[in-house]
Amino acid sequence: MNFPDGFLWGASTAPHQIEGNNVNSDFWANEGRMPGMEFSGDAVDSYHRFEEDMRLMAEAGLTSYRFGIEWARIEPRPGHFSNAELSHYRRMIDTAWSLGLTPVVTLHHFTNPRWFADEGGWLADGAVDRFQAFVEAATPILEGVPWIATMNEPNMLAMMTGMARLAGDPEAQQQWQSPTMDTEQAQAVRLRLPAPDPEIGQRFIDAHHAVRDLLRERTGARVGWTVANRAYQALPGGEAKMAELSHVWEDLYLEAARGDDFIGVQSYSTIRVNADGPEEHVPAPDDTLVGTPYRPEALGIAARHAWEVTQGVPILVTENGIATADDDQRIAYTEGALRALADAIGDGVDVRGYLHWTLLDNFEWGHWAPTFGLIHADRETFERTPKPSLGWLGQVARRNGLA
Ligand code: IFM
Repeated sequence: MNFPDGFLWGASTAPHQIEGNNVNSDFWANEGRMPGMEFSGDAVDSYHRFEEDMRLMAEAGLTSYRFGIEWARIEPRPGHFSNAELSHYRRMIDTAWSLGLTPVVTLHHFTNPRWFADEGGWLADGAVDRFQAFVEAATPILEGVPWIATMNEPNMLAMMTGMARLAGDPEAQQQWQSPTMDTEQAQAVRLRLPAPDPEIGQRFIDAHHAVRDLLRERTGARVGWTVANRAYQALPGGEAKMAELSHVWEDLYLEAARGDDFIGVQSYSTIRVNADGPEEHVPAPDDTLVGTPYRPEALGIAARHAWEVTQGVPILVTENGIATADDDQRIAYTEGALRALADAIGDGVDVRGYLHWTLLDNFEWGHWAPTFGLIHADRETFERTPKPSLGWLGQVARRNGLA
């Protein structure tokens, strides 16, 4: 089962989840304020160890690395841009190239500078201008980067920002729960999440469109954004409800990608929908560490849906993975996901690469327990220990296919 020539094989990360000491960010400022939430602290110190991390990927056989640049580091005060931090991220880009890894760079992955949050965050007047100013300041270091994602999962961010607005509590929006993250009352919580607020979603769409052309012109990159794909499956009688949910949770953001160069598909599990809404999941022994059902077929469903709604925008799988302590389960899941993806490609869906979530066990937005990584990182010594899944994915990459 082979993949198209030039297919990218890699892994994805986000700055706040791996770098450590992201002290000027709003997420850092709010850590520990929520019951049960852990601190990011040093994270896994990838800020200093990025070269080792990239080398492990390259030696395994991977060919691409998606990482983010951190706005809070680059612009610690409004209008003051740090040349040292910009140089740091340029070094990361250069290091990736020197190791044979194609860089895929994300400009915004959930976190904002503290001052931006204090100004009212994404709901403030001028928020889009602030983002555009940051992007303009960053473009010189992004020259030659072939793939740039402006924002990560704007649909989930719109949900969280809307939740905070409803609660009238600006800190509530820091209670980030990823689309895959479920706690003990997991399913109940997940089913109760308010839908993303379309008005806030429009703000993100405006931000994305505001920087798309300037990024293309100044860097030569293919520009897109990444969407948390929910991989809905209609149960008998659930078709209309599914269409309704799909529109507000993901299609608005996929439609906004129609003029883009690629769409980042991010998929983990599926959501089954009956006539009343999402079906409650009965816990099963193979559930993931975030309480979601084990459904590798999600990636194929997500890719087909994104292809259809964007009306044919090329796809880069920018996240797919599983929170598990059992690395055999990770390999089995990834193989299943890749088979479903290959089927979609066989049916004509244009997919350019697969970037696994994630390279390192990391800070899952307030929690350290859900391990999604291909590499274990000791949080005291920062020693890296690749898991068998890294070698396995590297073999798939070298073969450009599944055995
Ligand atoms: O860790 C997150 C990531 O930051 C965004 N997408 C989902 C991942 C797993 O929950």
